Amino acid sequence: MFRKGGYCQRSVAPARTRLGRARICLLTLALLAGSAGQALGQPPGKPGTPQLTAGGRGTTTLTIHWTAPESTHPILRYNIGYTETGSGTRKTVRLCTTDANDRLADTGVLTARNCNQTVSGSELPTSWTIEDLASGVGYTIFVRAFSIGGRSENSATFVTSTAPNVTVQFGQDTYTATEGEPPTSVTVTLSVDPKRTVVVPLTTTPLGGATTADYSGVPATVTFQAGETSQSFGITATQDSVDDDGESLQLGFGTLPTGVPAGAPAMSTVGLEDDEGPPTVTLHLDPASISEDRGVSTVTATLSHASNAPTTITVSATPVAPAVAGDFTLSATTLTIPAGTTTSTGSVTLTAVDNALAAPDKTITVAGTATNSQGVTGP
Ligand SMILES: [Ca+2]
Ligand SMILES: [Ca+2]
Ligand SMILES: [Ca+2]
Repeated sequence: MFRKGGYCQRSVAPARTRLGRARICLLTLALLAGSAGQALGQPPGKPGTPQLTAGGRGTTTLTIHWTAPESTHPILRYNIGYTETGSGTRKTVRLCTTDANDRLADTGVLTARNCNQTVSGSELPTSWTIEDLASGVGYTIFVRAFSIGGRSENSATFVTSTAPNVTVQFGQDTYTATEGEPPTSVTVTLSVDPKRTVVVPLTTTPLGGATTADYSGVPATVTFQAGETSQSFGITATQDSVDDDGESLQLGFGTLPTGVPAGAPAMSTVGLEDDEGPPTVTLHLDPASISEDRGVSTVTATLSHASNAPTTITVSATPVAPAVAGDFTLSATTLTIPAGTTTSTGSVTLTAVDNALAAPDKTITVAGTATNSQGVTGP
C-alpha cells in the first residue's frame, strides 16, 4: 500500500492492465504535444530523468525521494511503482496535478479516475512512503515523470531493513536535581536490542521561570549501539544565589528515526530544587540624622540575596514622642526590588518640617512591610 502525508492511498490493478493503459496514455500525450500543448519552435519538453534515493528504510516501509527536472513543460504526473525482487508483481500509484486531470480529461481519452491521487495546484510531491513491504527484501522502485512533451523514467533497487522496531522512553516520569548537589542521572531506554546504531534526539523546555542558565548536562542526542538498551546522562541544577523556587525542565524526544517510535513515558520532568531560603529585607536611611531645617533623608531597601520574583516594600514613618506627625513628611510609600536584583528602585524621602520652637532632638521610626511571591523576611 502507498501512503503520503494525509492522503489515503490504495493499491491499484495488476501490471498487465496498467501497462496497457500506459501505452494509450503515451500516444495521446504525443498528439497533444504536437497540436495544442507546445508552442512553435520549442524543444519537445520531456522532463529530466528522475533521480531516486531511499530516505527511510523501516522493516516494512521504504520512503522514496526523487527529483525530476522540468523542461519546457511542467510535470503533470508521476507514476511510482515497485516490484519485489524476483516476484514480478508490480504495484503502481499515479500522482497527478489538477491541471493534468483537466488536460487529460479534455482529450476524452483519460479522465480523472486515471489518477489515483490528485494534487492541488502544481504541487506534486517528490517523496512517497511505500508500506506493507517484507523485511529485508529488495524492491525495484520506478518513478516516471510525465509532461505534455513526453515522459522520463528511472528505477533503483532498495532493500528494507531487517532491524526490529524499538520504542524509546525515559526511565521515569519525574526526576529531581538540587542546587549544590551532584548531578541527577536521567535514563533513556529502548524496548529491545536495536541491532543497529540508534540516535535519539532530545528536546529541553525550561518551565516555571527557569532558563538554560539554571541547568546543564542535557546532551543533544543519546546514542545506542547494537546490543545497548539503556543510556544515562547527568543533569546538574546550577548553583546560584537566587531564591528561585518552582523551576523545572521538561525533557522530550525530537524527530525520531524510522522504526524507533516513542514509548511511555515520552516526556520527563526534572524538578530544579532551589537551596536558597527567602531573602531578608533591610531598610536604610541616608543620612540617619537630619536637621530640623528641611533636612532630607532618603529611604532605600536591600535584599540579603536576589529573588526571581519582585519584592514590594510599603514604607511607613511613625513619630516617637515627643515628636508628632507634623514634624516630618514622607514623599512616597512604595519601594520595589526587581526580580534578580538586591537594590530597591523608587524614591522615598523623609523631610523634616521646620519650626521656630526650641526643642530637644526627636526620633522618627521608619518601617516597611515587604511582599514577594517566593517569600521574604523582614525588615
Ligand atoms: Ca536556579
Ligand atoms: Ca543556590
Ligand atoms: Ca537558587
